[in-house]
Amino acid sequence: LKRVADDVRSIPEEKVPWFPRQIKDLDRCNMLITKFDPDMDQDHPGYNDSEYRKRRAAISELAFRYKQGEPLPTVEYTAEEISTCALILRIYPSLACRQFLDGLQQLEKECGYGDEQIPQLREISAFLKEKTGFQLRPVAGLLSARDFLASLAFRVFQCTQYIRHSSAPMHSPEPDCCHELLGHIPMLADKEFAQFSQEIGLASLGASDEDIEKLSTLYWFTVEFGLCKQNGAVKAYGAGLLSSYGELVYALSNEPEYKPFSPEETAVQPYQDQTYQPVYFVSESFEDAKIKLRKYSANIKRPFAVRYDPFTCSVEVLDQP
Ligand code: NLE
Ligand code: FE2
Repeated sequence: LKRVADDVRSIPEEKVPWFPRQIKDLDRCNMLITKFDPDMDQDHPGYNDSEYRKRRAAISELAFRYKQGEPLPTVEYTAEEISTCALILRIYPSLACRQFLDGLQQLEKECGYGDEQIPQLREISAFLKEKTGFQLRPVAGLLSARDFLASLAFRVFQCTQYIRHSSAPMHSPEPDCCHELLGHIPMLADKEFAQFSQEIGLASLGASDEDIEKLSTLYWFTVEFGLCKQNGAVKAYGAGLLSSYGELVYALSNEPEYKPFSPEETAVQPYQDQTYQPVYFVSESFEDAKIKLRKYSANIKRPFAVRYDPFTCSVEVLDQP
């Protein structure tokens, strides 16, 4: 591999979508998908609740104003928000994979996460930084797949800070802080999972729209809704399942269809983002899913290669040999 000049001029520009090269470029990775926004979506449980919408707008404002490197904003959670979050924390430990349970235990112990407290993003970010080098940045809602995946390349996780509406704690179609805390953060505290998340991110940089769609579908059926076998039983490792006690129980009942995880097939499976999934992909083990997905992402074709430089927190673009 040969280092090319700092700008990407040698890559035919119209063919390669813009992507962040330095961690501060993540300030530009802020394209929100508003289809589940409480101000736009009439089916959102908060649509008719003007207090809730005001609260959401105030918390969103913090994310909109945030610039990379600034201290993470603080939100003082209300008693209602804390109890909504606590309700979800009562997950069924027997349904989650071992790696998740380990991470959750550390998060509870080291950040004081529990029935009475929602830790601040600042504490969680410091916690992750120490475990795996991941850090958080606040985001105002559901991000475009391209921007979300690009952040992972820098070991940055775009994290929502608002809490779901108290009338619908069982399931939310959009991410919220309960989903991040109870789904993603425990997994990101695992070294191997963190490495694997960054690799997906690196594979997404400058990828075609078609590849981004496939990659985000794979992400959906693994990181968000994945199931795996562990000691002969099927367990959940997907964040979207672990933060939704409605869907978690459903996914592990005999109602939905199960298919064996295989990246080529999974990448083109239509998915459901309004309610529970009709189909879940089960891998032989959590490690197996990781290895297969990693292999798939590494094979995505681009006219260049990328390498992350942890000293400068930047992405180097290399000519393909
Ligand atoms: N359905 C999940 C939950 O209720 O926590 C959120 C999924 C976000 C992709
Ligand atoms: Fe998520």
